[in-house]
Amino acid sequence: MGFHNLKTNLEDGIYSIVIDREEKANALNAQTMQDIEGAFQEVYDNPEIKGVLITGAGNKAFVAGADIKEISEINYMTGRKFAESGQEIFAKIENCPKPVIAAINGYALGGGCELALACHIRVASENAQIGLPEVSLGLIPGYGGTQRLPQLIGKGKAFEMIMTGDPVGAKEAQSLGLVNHVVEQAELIKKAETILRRIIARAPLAVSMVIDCVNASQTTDDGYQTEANSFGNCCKSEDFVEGTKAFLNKRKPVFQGK
Ligand code: CO8
Repeated sequence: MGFHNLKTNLEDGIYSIVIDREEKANALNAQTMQDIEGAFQEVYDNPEIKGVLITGAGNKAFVAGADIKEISEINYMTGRKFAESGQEIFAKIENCPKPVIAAINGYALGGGCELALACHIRVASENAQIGLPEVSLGLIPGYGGTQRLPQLIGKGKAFEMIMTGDPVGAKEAQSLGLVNHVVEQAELIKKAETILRRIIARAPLAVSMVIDCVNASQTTDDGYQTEANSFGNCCKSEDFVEGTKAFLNKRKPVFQGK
């Protein structure tokens, strides 16, 4: 199956998905989100696929977020809908009955961090920078970050990361439990594959039930709806217009709080 902004490959049961928009730091535009959904449909449908490894093209970024140029044009209604549909796609990753590992090879910001959070396991290279900088754009995370980050690292540190918008480096991410392992960039894919191979050697039905059970321990359906509604509300603020304009014009934003 061919995709516009993904490279995929299936070898020995491991399906590798590479987000491939290197010139835009692998930012998630609508096409890329559609591709990711299609790729995961393939994961669900193809019995040859035993596990998934997802990474970004190049050695600078995993994914630097949702495409800011595209989202600068959304409003309350479309913003909420975009958030809901992205949440649905990432839920498909989280609930995938086969193990999914993110190999974070650089910036994992905003929607990129949220993509990694939706995967079952995260491994990072030493240059990784992971964060949710949406408040710098007059926004909040909209693809599940406000739910999955506190689940993973606890409320206090999640509040700090989401409210400051500051990313953490790979070592700090590891100490927070945000990533399981940190390795040199040249070793990243090998490390992720080694873990995935150990998992896919186990009983597939049992592994899929582990995924169901661990996910069931963290259900927060209302939280996701609150996130999508609040994301939509941000999209009708003047701060959002200013924040995204400032990024696209490569200047610092001046927020008014309205
Ligand atoms: N969207 C669009 N373009 C991007 C993005 C992005 N998120 N990130 C980088 N790019 C582009 C840059 O504009 C630049 O393009 P060009 O060469 O045409 O000017 C190119 O990628 C390379 O980037 P830089 O020149 O900025 O490279 P640097 O090494 O200087 O910096 C960074 C790399 C630190 C990653 C920097 O690009 C950056 O800060 N990017 C933005 C990060 C960010 O704010 N991400 C959050 C986005 S909002 C979000 O993810 C919301 C998710 C929820 C959405 C819910 C519904 C829509």
